[in-house]
Amino acid sequence: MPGLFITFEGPEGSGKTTQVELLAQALASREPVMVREPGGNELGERIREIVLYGAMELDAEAEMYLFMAARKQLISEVIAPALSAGQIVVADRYHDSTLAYQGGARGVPTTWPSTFPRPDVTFLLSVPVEHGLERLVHAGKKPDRVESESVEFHHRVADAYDRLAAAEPKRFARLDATGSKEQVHLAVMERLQPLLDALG
Ligand code: T5A
Repeated sequence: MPGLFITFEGPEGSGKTTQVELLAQALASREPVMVREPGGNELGERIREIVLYGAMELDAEAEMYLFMAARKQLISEVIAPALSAGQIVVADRYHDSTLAYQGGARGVPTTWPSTFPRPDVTFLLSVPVEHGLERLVHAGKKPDRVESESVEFHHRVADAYDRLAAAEPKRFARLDATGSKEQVHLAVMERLQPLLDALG
């Protein structure tokens, strides 16, 4: 697809949302389309309430399908039309989150559906698991259902991300996210510059 599809991934508190916001400012003149998962449209926001804040017990595979259903709707409504129109799309989490959390950490068999566009570049923000969780405590964020999982669970997520990045070194840009917000942003822009130049 034309356009440029950029995704941000990483364990809890790795600074994805912070970097997405800094990137939105840096690319403002190009009017990028910004999305977050789960969410970004009506179905996604409703599913977000169920999977992250619902009180019910969720089967792990059912949870995976809920995340993926939200994603497919977002692809159809927002991501695919924007990319077809040559726009830049920036996603705060995408299908690699399902591969890492539901696949890697929960052990559900996962694949990449052929109807889900592959990102041109995926930034994997890498921080030690405990460091990321501490950032969320300091930020005063009330943990959701997935964030409330054990530290071992979050280590399995981080290990799964490492395996995904190793398997696709061309797509993944693995960044040390323990530096300052500005340092990480500079590294993001450095990696993106050739792609932005190619876009014109
Ligand atoms: N999930 C999601 C799945 O299990 N499967 C899926 O398929 C999908 C899509 C989403 C949850 O759902 C799960 C994963 C998640 O558990 P969410 O509420 O959308 O939850 O939150 P997350 O995406 O996990 O984002 P977080 O809020 O956990 O953290 P971020 O976005 O990584 O971090 P950010 O930018 O909010 O920063 C956190 C704190 O750190 C500070 C910030 O100021 C903030 O206070 N910070 C830094 N401090 C120092 N140095 C830096 N470089 C910093 N960068 C940020």
